[in-house]
Amino acid sequence: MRQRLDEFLAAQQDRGAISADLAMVLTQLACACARISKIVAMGGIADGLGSAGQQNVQQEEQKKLDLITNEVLLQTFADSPIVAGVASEEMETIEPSSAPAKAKADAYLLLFDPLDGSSNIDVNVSVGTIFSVLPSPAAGRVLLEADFLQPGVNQVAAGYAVYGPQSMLVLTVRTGVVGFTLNPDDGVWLQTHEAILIPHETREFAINMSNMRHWASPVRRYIEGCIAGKNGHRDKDFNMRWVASMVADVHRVLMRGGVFLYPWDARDPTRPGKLRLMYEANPMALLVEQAGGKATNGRHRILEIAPGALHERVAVVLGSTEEVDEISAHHERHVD
Ligand code: AHM
Ligand code: MG
Repeated sequence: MRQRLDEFLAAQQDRGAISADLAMVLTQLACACARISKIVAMGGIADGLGSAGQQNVQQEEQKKLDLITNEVLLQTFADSPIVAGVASEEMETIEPSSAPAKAKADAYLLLFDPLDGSSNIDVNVSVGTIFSVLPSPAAGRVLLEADFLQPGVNQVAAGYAVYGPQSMLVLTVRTGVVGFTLNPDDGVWLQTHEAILIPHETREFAINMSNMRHWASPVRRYIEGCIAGKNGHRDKDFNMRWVASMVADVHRVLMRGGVFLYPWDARDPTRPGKLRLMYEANPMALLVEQAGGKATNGRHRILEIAPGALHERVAVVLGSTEEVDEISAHHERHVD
């Protein structure tokens, strides 16, 4: 018999790895992701595809499903006594819980990207929900946006749901990485993957090659080495994959190894990267590290970056240790 998600969480609680409150938060999150999976699967039948005709705070087009899935998560935690507040890619600022402040001692903060990769939704390619859980430092007082600006090392749990051929929930409570598959018949998450580990070495990279002319030289030289394969100094041939949904690309890295890059590029030199630190890079970095891989911005460990803003962006290099180290070495050698 496969273990259900609630049984896994109860076992973690018995071991003292997580609190009863954190188990409850993760159970509610998993329920919300199961609901989102159903909504995503309905696609055009429920008139869910296409643009919502508006932009988010980051001037990106919002899809109808970006807004619908954000609402599902907001509703789930709106009056939670154990989640002091939430933050989302789709909202300019934080949304505190309506539960009384005194009920929120030892509460958690939740950050999410409700539908990552949503530009893929209209062409029926995998999308997902990414989440990060932080401790709330705001017991007994009004919650501030600044309370969310904690480095990723503070995360008590992180994960994502990927809505693909199967819907899967991949989770860490800092005791390794486990995976659950949604049974669409009854909406129950069943454990299908134990102790997910990223192989140390890989021959597969993921990057949006169309931006090559805009990259800085460390990334360009690294990718040139991969493409040169056996004819170059790497002495091995590489394969390339790019889904353009971070959840799907990182899921592949967790399942079979690889390296994923979304580097700084010169299209907008003031932006450190495209992906968001707090609800994309940090949760993925914790998962990758817990699975034995590495996650950096090319130079520094992502989890140690002190955030300055809720929607801050960051360059991302994550996956198999040997390749992440190789990319770091390129950054040390080439400064231009
Ligand atoms: P989103 O959160 O608005 O969906 O954007 C993030 C996505 C990532 O999932 C993916 O890695 C990247 O944007 C794809 O970018 P590109 O369009 O350059 O391929
Ligand atoms: Mg995203």
